[in-house]
Amino acid sequence: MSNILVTGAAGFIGSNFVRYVLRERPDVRVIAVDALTYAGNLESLSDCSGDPRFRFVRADICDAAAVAPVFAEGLDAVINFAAESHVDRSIMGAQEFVRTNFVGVQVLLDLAREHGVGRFLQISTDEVYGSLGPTGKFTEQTPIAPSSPYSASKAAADLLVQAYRTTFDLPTLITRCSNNYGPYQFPEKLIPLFVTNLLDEQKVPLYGDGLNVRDWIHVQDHCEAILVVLDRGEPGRVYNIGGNCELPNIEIARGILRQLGHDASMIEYVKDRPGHDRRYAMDITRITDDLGWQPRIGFQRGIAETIEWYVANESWWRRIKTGEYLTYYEKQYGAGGGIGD
Ligand code: NAD
Ligand code: TDX
Repeated sequence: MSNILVTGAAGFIGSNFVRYVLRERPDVRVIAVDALTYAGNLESLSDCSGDPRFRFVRADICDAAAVAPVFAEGLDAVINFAAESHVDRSIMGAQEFVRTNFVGVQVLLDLAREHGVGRFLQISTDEVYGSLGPTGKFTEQTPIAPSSPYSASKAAADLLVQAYRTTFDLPTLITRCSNNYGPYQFPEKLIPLFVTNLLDEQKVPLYGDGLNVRDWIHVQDHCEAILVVLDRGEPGRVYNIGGNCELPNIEIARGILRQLGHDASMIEYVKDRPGHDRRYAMDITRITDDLGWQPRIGFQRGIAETIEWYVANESWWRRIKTGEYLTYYEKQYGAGGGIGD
């Protein structure tokens, strides 16, 4: 049995990854750590709670004393998903972003050193590279040039991770992925916000001219890529991950409107996001050539299934929109406990 720590496990990608790794790897035990901020939802892991190889610990990654006992159990790998992840919130206030996304990573890196963790995988983002013009793609050699407080905090963490590799020979890896979509995404992000608004017969707010381009990847493909990098990635390296699927936001909006039986009158053009990156596109040659990974889920199928998931799982997002999900942990486990404790 190997022990892996997954931080930020109650978030969108973390919860999908935990489910995926428990299914794919019968020899892996997962310790899921999450502070349960507004973005953390234990209901996203409710189907894992009965698995004897799964345990949940509520802890803040910035709190070394709270996280240290998990490291003391002996960890083969740490995968750090924990972050403040929403660009718009980072524009409203950067403090939590610097705290979790930078200081939290320093705390985890020090614990990883102290306890001799086998692999440390930092989940980063394409946004650290900044914005592209109409042509070209980000490679791992593209200089870091973040635009938002969110992406700056993620870029700073990447530099720290690489410094721990250089200075202490820590076996670190960094993945930088493009925009994810799929089940369990918090309905503040473009796709679930638009889908759930339309299901409630509300308009969808499109920023600026709607022509900003993102490279979309299904979360399942991202999870597969993470496991490939964890297994076979070369320590010290950065791996870009992307969906080879560039689309302007207006196209995403139109596709969702079509599937849900609405027309363009439901689009409301709103004031643009300050510092809004125009275009992201990932060159994934390294992970494809060196590790043999490539995305498998085409966007047409992936988005159709994702929209169906939100239609079928209304109770999951409805409880978020009403705020009820925030009381789930205490109701189920009391103030101090956790699943599997
Ligand atoms: P999310 O906001 O859905 O989840 C983040 C999770 O981290 C939440 O469960 C939250 O409770 C937890 N968390 C926040 N602060 C914490 C702290 N101090 N201690 C412990 N837990 C804490 O985000 P996501 O979309 O799942 O993103 C996960 C990671 O992937 C992030 O690091 C993000 O930067 C990166 N990423 C996301 C995308 C995307 O499209 N969503 C793309 C590329 C990279
Ligand atoms: O209401 C909206 N209207 C709109 O037009 C929202 C929420 C977004 N947008 C636009 C802004 C972006 O161009 O849609 C695009 C996608 O926006 P988000 O869903 O907020 O994602 P983005 O800012 O691209 O960042 C995401 O991908 C990279 C994740 O939130 C990050 O955590 C990840 O690192």
